[in-house]
Amino acid sequence: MYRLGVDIGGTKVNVGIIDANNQLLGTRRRYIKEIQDFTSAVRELTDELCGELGIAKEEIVSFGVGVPGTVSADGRRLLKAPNISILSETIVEELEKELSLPGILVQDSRAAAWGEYVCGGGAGAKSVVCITLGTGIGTGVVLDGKIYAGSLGSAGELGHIPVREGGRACGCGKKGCLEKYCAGGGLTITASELLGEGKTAEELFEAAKAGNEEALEAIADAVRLLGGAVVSIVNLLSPDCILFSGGLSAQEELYVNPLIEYVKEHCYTAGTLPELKRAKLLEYAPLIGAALMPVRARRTPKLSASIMCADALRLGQALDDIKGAGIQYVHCDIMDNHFVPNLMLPMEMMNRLHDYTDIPFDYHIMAENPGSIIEKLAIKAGDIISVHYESTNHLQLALSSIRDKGAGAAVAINPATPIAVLSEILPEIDMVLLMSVNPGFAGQKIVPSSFDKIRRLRTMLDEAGYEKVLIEVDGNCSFENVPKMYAAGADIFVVGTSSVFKKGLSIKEGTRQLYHTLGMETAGEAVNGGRRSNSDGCGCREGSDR
Ligand code: S6P
Ligand code: MG
Repeated sequence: MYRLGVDIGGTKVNVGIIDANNQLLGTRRRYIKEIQDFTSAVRELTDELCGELGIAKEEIVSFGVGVPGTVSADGRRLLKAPNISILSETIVEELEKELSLPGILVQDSRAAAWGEYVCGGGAGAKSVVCITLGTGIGTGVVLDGKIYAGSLGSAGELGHIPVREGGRACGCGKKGCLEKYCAGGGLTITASELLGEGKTAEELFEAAKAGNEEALEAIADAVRLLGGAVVSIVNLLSPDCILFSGGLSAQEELYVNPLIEYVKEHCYTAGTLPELKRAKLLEYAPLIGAALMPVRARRTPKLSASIMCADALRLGQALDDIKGAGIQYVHCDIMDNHFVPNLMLPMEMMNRLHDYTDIPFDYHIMAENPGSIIEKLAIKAGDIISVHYESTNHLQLALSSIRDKGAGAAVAINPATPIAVLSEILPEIDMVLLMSVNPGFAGQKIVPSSFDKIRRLRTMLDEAGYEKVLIEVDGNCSFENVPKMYAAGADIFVVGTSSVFKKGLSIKEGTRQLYHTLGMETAGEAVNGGRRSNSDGCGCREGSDR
């Protein structure tokens, strides 16, 4: 198992492959000015590297891209990268198609901090701040094992702390920013002011080493300014590890060591100081960190056609049309007029319909005493049965009777039911059915908090190690809502009067339009360009490893 890392710098693109022990096996690079098409350049570099290392491309499971820019919170979109024009906002999607792999985008300083946290100088620490001292200053923060981006997305802009009122103009549009005095670019300005036009930061250090008093004082001043900012980090976040990376971090004697001393002397301490040292992965940190970012497998979205929304006089025809349109499930609502104020299809009728077609059935039981319903359902391979959490005191019993019948076991929850109620039964389920309307009727408006609830549920499942548990959404799965639900992390969409059974549309046309909103030409086509994730399909007993 290998992972691919892509590090995009101001002038070049570096591609590297990491093995299962987090070892960087090799890298290939290309100058940006030589690149016509970015996605094919990354594919070519990956192919070359695989050939060189004797790795089959199919053994690579995911990729991560580190960029010097602002990335959306979900790692899917590039919001701003002022210095690199060849990148589009949808670069991850394009690369996913080109490489047939799931991927993620991450700001390069955060990628560097993540790499150092997982397998570099910060390995073993709980919270790591990695400060890259290059032309500017990039800072990545990992707090309690998670990259911290901040609510506004711009956590870690240490280089843009104002330190000189009305001082040197900065690329951010402000004046007097820290990096204009303490990073490579800033010290180059200092060098030209002190030593003459065209002098560099490196020459400033050489002059200081040779005993030039002004150069020594200028560097000591930069250390004090940067030291003050690092003390603020320590006092604010109390991390157990602070790392220094980037070209300037190689200046140990005159820069990094005095900086560490300054911080130790000035920071607030309750007894224990953070570990302060040079980073370990150095220039490969962003590439390694990007490769090691957790990537959620892109799942193939599936549709479940709600049979209660079909023409009751033509149910057989509806089943034929559902199959012909390439819909994966038939959603069968069972209601008892107690748990929900409506009555819907009896089990005998469901079984008759089920006999007629070979499409798996997705039963949604909205009734008290679900056990007596489950026992009457005729089950075939691939079927799913959902029981409402709110409908029974014996949920675990109902779920185990579903599993005994060989169907996928699912729990349905109403809009007002918190996802936390699922925590105890996660090992027992293959799917969660999230009601995005109050159950009982078709044709309702979505409860707006549903999108966030899907997102929170996906995170809860993934973090608890239940990545394979699917999320189905039921209620107002419209052309507008389905792409948002999919982006939030849902897998299966119950389609009714809002889309596939919309008045004036045929089932086939409604389905085509819905797949189109998901960027798919045909049913079942994987969104990431062909590779099916291993979580594909509902994990009914067959093939399930839980
Ligand atoms: C309603 C039921 C649903 C509906 C479906 C209708 O409680 O569980 O399965 O059939 O939600 O979809 P739409 O598009 O009319 O909201
Ligand atoms: Mg339903």
